[in-house]
Amino acid sequence: MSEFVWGVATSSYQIEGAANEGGRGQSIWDTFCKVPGKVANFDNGDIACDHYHRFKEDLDLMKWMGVKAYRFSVAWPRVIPDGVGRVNEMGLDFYDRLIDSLLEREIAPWLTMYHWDLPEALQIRGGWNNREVVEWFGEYAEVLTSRFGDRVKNWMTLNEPLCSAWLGHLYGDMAPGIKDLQTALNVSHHLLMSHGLACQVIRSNVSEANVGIVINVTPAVPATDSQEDSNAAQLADGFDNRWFLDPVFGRTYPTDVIDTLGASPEIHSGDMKLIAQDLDFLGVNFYFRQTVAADQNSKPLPIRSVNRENVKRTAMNWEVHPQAFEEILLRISKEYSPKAIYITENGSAWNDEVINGEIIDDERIDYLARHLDAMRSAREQGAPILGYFAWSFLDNFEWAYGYEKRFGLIYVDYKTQTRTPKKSAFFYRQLLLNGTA
Ligand code: IFM
Repeated sequence: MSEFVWGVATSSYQIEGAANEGGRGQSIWDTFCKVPGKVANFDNGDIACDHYHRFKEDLDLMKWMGVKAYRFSVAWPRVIPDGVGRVNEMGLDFYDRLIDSLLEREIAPWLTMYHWDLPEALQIRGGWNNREVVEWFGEYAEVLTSRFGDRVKNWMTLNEPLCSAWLGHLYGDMAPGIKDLQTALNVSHHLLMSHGLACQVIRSNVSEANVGIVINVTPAVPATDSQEDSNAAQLADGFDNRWFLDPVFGRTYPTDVIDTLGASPEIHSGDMKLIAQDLDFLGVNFYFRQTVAADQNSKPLPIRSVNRENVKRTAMNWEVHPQAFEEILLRISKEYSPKAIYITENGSAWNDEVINGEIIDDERIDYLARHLDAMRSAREQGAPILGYFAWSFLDNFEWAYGYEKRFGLIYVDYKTQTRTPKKSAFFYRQLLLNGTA
């Protein structure tokens, strides 16, 4: 069996910067950040961690840390500025340099095709709500696989379709900021279809490809012992987890959710088959568990999140619950039988402070250690977990929270762009030096 993969993860819009350089087109996040009140402190990704210019320094830090794999995403608007049509050579060159520099350092590139930065030019044409997006994404997948497929073997189609669909098109508090149930449902369906088509493109263009999708899972537990709250937790699970897992693994969208919503995506014949591709792995992102209560006044589902008291919470106000991580990994293994699971993201934000040049982030270390224990336990019980990617390598742009929330193992001083490994980076490094899963 091949070695357990230890890595770190980032995404393009959150770290690259150089938003107006190298021929990059605009993305939905460039637009969203300009809307007053949407992003904390009016932050944006124009400069971010300036990774576009500093990637070699960043890769040297990864090498120092001992990671064997780097999960990054390609910015669609950097490669195809208008989303379709003209390809931007300068954009492809950037990722060529990144990939080659990774390989020189013996770090395997793990490429995510889409991590939330849709070209704005496509949003103007309806974005993920326009069924044509499936073809657009297929064209983009062709460009990426034919250029990088000789060196990149690990491919992820989408990151967290839930965030693109529900946060971006139902709740509207993230880009592109739409609040409409039917739009959100169609968006989720088109995202998953795009995943399906991209899998086919990867398989036909990349020899020995390792292909997967990344889904964020959030276990839901009822606030009380009542039957109503138990049903609410079941619905939350359906909407947040099963909605994306079920179709990818060959099932229909969960009927309990559809019946309660009284709405469904517009599904054409053949769509579900396209979504249900044979996958080499499932990428699992895990951060927290949610507590849910019944609430007949809530829409579109009669449920609401409850703040459980006396529990440890991160700076995101997310409950720390490693046992829920272990349980959902076992459940996914049992109910969906993925061939392999990679933990493609796991991590936590805390109010890091630099004191005498050091960042003593013991809470992050504790979170990391306990989640790694949970992962190991799930693995020992048979979950086919083959790798772990810490989120995140660097502090970065945390979407509508701007730069206030820090998830990195490496601290970024955004004024000077100085990188300082936090105590957690030393912890992770030591773990990787020991080399055991
Ligand atoms: O920063 C995000 C990332 O882009 C997707 N997964 C969750 C992270 C923390 O919120």
